Formats: sequence, structure tokens, C-alpha cells
Amino acid sequence: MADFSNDPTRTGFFAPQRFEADVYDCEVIGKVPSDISGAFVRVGGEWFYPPKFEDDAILNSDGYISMFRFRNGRVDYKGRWIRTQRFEKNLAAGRQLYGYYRNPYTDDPEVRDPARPHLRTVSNTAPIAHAGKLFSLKEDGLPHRIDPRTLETIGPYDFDGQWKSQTFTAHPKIDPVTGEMIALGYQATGLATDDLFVYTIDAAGKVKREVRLKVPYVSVIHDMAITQKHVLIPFGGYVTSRERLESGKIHWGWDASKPSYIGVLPRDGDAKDVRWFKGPERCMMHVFNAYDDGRKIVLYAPFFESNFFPFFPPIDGSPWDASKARAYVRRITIDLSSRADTWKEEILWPFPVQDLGRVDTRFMSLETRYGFTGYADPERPFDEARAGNVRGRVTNCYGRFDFATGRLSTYFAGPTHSLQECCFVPRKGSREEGDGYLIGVASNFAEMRSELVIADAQRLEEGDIARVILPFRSSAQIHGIWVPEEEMTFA
Ligand code: V55
Ligand code: FE
Repeated sequence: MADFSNDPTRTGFFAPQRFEADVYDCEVIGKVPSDISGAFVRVGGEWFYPPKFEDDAILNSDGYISMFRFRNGRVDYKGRWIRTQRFEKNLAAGRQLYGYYRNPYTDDPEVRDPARPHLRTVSNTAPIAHAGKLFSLKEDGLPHRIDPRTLETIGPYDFDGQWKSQTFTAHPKIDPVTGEMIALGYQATGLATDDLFVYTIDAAGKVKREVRLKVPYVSVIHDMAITQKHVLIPFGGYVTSRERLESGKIHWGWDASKPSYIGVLPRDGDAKDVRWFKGPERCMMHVFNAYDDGRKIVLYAPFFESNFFPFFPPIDGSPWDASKARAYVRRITIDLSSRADTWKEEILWPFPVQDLGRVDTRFMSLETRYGFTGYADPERPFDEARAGNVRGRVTNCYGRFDFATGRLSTYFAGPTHSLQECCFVPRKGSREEGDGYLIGVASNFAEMRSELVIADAQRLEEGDIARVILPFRSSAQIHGIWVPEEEMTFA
């Protein structure tokens, strides 16, 4: 048997609990503002059965969707497994049939199907709500439709046959002006293929445009950004190939010699219009937002210096370097009037942050002033005596990073808490950027339970207005979204 005793994803706070949950009218410390109405929907992963390989990636764990449903100052919690084909097959077999992260060659013979790798998705990365439908997403497969009231899985969705890529990004972007959803699928025609399909889906949920591109090299294209005029496609460093996968390795390796890229595609353009801008070694996972500024594009993103993921090892056999697995808030400026194929990059704050950056999504694709993300403040030490179960990195603060002035406002969760990705909730009736609440789930290591914290996004220093208590450790979130009340009524 593999020894999992030191693995923070299988022991301690994030040890799998395997159950589905309903908690009605959760216990609250403080008072939940009655003007918050809708749901905080979260997707993450948990091992239902242990992985086949002890060095597998936590990114390969089974999808789990949960929500905090806000109504009239009360909150209900619900959590459900995402019933992918893979989940059902494992459950029927009573064991883990699937091998390494995105390597179908390592699956048990009865489910091995390298020609259709998308069928083994765990759908564990992010939710999105668009055109009256709720989905869970992972970049190696199709969206899974979810019933927003029950969180039951309806099944994979291909937009009435109009979505032709095998895969769909975990980070589509919704244009608040047009209501369109811009999304991409990479490795669109199969394992390790260099096909990238970019789609515009109209406000009614119909595919309106498709552009088929080739990538400079096959890599993780985890996130994307949109402006009013452009689609941005950042990636870098990770590599794979058919040969790598056939040899039984985990999907990605890190190649420090590879440049990073940002593809810029006009939203009304074709494949011939894409420009690939090139930069230094970078691990480009998540973005805050981007916008057009005349002939320039400004992108705010918390990119890492180098490989963030220890389980995707360097291909040259060198050890993973924790000191470079650090994300900084960056401003990237791309000058479209220049013939140069590179960008300008500034680090705006000198300390590392969580790379799970959020903005007020009413301003997605438009000029934004505020980015929100977690970070570790070393001035506020962790209480090791009371929180002995902590492993790995601690994120004790949420920051509001003011890109215009360089000011940082901070919410501190306490000396025994670590924070997951935050989410911005607009205040009812407000139109001003950043007017609303900042919410997110904290791991309380002292009590071994999860707590949803709610703070005023314009008064983070004042601490939380309310904490919603779960009497257990919540399944780990990767990403979450705010779904306003109006959108919770759909089927
Ligand atoms: C990420 C997460 C994934 C994945 C690839 O955070 C990249 C980045 C949870 O799954 O499959
Ligand atoms: Fe992500």
C-alpha cells in the first residue's frame, strides 16, 4: 500500500469525508445581511476512492459541488458529488479504476479509452452560470449541467451539438455588457493535440462564433481574459506529448526553457488575426481582468514566477523549486501598435499572493480598479499551539488591491484560520465598482471545521460582519461564483 501519511490532501483538514450534506439554517456568528440574496456556489475535488498512484495530483480528485444559499438573512448549505461517468463507474466497481491526472493510458483496461480522454473528466474545477443554466467545469472535458436547486448532475452538455471541442475551459468569461460568454477548449481534437477552439456563446446560450487556432506548443491553457475587443490566451511552461502519456507519466511536466505566451485574438477576428506575444519563463494560471486602453491592452494577473505544482515535475529531473512557485500581482501591458512580439510587465506589490484573484464581475472586460485575493501576512502569525493540524500554505488575509493607487486594504481571518478563494458579491442596487461584500470559506484548524466569512468589501479592516459555521470540514474548493437570486430560479 502506498503511504499517504504526509499528504495534506488525504490526511488532516482536507482528508476526504465522502458524504453529501444538507445543513438547513446554518449556525451564524454575527448577523448575515438580509440584502444578500442568491447562492455562493463552489466546486472542488475530494478523493472518493484513493488515487491509484501516490504521487498523483490532487487536481485528479472527484468533483464536488456545494453552495451556501442566502435568503432573508438565513443560509442553507448543500453539498453533492458531481456524478460524472467516471464517478459512476468507480462507484459501480467499488474502487478507483482511473490512473494519473489526464493520462488515460494509466487507467484500468475496462475503462481505458485514450481516443476519448474527455469522458474521464472529474469536473472538479469551477462553476459557471450562464443563460439560465448552471455548470461545473474542468478543462479536460465538457461542462456538466447541474440543477441549481438540488445540485444534482444532469449530465455533460455540448450546446446542442454546436460545441465541437472535446474540452471546455474551467474559466469562461461573461461580458457584462453583451451577456455573451467567451470560452475556449484546448487539446480540442484529442489528447496532446495542438488545436485550440475559441467560442462566443450569445446571451441566450447559443454558439454564435467559432475560431479554430493552432497553439505555439501544447501547454496548460488554464484561464483566459476578455476585453471589449479581444480574447487573451495566456500560457507557459507546462509540456506534454503523446509519447509522454504513452510512457505512463502524469499529464504535464515543466520545461523551464519554454517561453510564456499571450495570444491576442480580436473578438470579431479569425484565425489569421491572432497574435502570439512572447515572454520569459512563467507559470500563467489565473487572471484578474483585462481591458482595452486605446491600442494597448492592460491585463492584471497573479502569475507565478515558475512551476506552481510539485506534482508536475521538471522534465530535466531537477527538483521542484518552492522559492519560484510564488505568484505576484502583475500589470501586463501589450502594445498592439508595436511590431514587437513581447509585453511590458510590472510587479505591483513586492510580496506573494494566492493566485486565485477575483474582481467585481460587473466590470469584467472593462477597466477595473480593484482586485481581490488572499495572501499570507507574516506579521500576523499562525497560532501553532491551537491549530496543530495545519499543513501546507496558510492564507490568513484577503486583500483589496487598488491598482490605481497601490493601496492595500486587508481582512484578517484570525490566527487559526486559512482562507480559500474569495468571491465578490455586489450590494443590491449599487453600481459602483467594489461596493458589496467579500465572502469566502475559511478552514478553522483549531475547531477542525469550515466557516464562511462575510466582510464589507469597502471596510475589510473592520473584520467580518458574519461567519456561517459548518459543523464539519468542507470539501476543498477550487473556485466559486456568486449566483444572484434572479438566476437561482432557473431549472
Ligand atoms: C488547475 C486546476 C485544475 C486543473 C488544472 O488551478 C489547473 C489550476 C482543479 O483542476 O485540472
Ligand atoms: Fe482555476
